Amino acid sequence: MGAGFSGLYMLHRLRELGISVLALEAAEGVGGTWLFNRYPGARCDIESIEYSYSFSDEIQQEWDWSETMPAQPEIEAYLNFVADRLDLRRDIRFNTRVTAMTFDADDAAWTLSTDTGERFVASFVVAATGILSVPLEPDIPGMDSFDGASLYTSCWPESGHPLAGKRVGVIGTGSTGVQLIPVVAREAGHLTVFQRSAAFTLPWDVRSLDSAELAELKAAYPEIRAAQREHPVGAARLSAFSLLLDMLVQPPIKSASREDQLRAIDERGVMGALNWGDIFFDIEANRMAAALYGEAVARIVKDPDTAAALVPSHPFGCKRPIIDQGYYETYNRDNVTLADLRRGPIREITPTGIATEQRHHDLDVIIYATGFDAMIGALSRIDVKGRDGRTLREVWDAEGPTSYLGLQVAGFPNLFIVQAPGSPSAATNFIAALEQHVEWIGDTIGHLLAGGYRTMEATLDAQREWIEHTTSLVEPTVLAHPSCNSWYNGANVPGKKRRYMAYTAGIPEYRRRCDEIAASGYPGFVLA
Ligand code: N01
Repeated sequence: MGAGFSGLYMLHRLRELGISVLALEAAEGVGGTWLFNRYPGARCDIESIEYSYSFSDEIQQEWDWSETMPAQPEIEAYLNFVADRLDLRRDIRFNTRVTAMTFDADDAAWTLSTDTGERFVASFVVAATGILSVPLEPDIPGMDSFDGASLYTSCWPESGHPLAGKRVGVIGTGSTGVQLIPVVAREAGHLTVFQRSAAFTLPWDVRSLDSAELAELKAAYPEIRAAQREHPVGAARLSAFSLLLDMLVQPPIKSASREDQLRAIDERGVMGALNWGDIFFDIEANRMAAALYGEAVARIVKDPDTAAALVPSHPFGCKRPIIDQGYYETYNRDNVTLADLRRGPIREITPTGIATEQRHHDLDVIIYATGFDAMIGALSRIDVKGRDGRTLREVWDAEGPTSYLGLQVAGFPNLFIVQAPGSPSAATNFIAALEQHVEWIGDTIGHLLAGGYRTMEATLDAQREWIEHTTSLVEPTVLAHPSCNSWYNGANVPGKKRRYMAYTAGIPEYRRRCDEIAASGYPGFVLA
């Protein structure tokens, strides 16, 4: 299921292993999340040279990246190139959404139903349905009453939407909002940003790659990929993640003098404010860094009230680090207003705009950049019935987002999930993480078929132990602090059980564990 980054490689890998495979894709084309999130400014925060498949040297040599960090159109084009290059489309059914799937224990097979009215039977199903593929629509009174245009970043119209001269409101200041806001500000007549939580965001230059540099990079692919493979986050070059890792080896802010702290922001601005070794483990240190961050923001943003409102109140590190191009400078523009929802939340959306507790904002366009039901959203929306007729949604509602190894859920034999809760996924370069998953799943299915096994299923005990382990990894960090609310722990979705959903010991350690499990006969799984 799915023809995004994961599904395309899974299809190719299974084909290479000589296994009969068909991909079902809800959209009209390949790309998954990178197809739908076409909003202005959409861009990856990992370098293109690393945010790309490593499994084929032909593909990495033939494809030319034009920028250090790729923008959405280029990633979409890349995935189309890969689909054509590997002739994948002939085994993909587009415009076909899986709505339900049921496991039949006697036949040891899944029957999948689709919105096209078809049924498919498969011995094994791989869910490559994405970790950030289900948009979270906010539940704000009056949303349907708005007479202007309501746009969602996660399903942006392919032909775009004219914003020139319009009064635009953006709700949401996560990675998406922070990317979108500077771009929209340049086009809109007036932009009002409705901010509930301020973001920690670090400035970053994205530049073109000229042909000489690209040739050099391509020649260095063996070393680049080898370094990536050994790196905990699967990206050894500079990225949003490497900034976090670099901090861990810096001196503590708690023993830094005021002069040291000021020097840090003199030299590196907001980046310097957060560059301390203790802020990931000590909430007090984290708050000191946030205060220093506020001082650095105030040096960029001219209006003191706006600058103060842009200082986050959650711990740094508990949300994904964001990198931006000119985010804070945007608030110095005459046509940009920040509506700080901490001072007065949104009361309702009216036919003519947004009413907060403080005032009414007249708008022509409202853009929702309000995030995703991450990790479990896609499979929770499919009626996935396992061995006992229980659905995955029921399991996750009752037990929280759980799985064994981030690959399988007990009670759901022969269903493999690329990047389930408890996988490195969101805490790493997603592409490096998914390649490992796809390869392990492919090899495992090959092993089952060769050995004449009909089913493979995670045990409840192994699943419990795995989740205890993944949870224990974040316990000593600010990620476990009660003020740390993010999509990583489900806090952004009302009613979702709170649990940090990524495995944080890094991809190499994760790979070692997965390989060891495969080599020793798959303990924690029952092969029958
Ligand atoms: O989503 P988010 P995102 N009223 O959940 C606000 C990846 N990504 O799409 O924090 C008002 O981070 C919400 O406020 P709060 C990346 O992994 C990567 O931005 O809940 N506000 C928050 O500000 C990223 O982490 C890239 O208080 C409301 C925002 O909406 C992940 O996707 C680019 C609200 C949602 O932020 C998700 O990022 C883009 C309401 N009712 C995305 N409901 C790159 O590679 C929600 N909000 C660079």
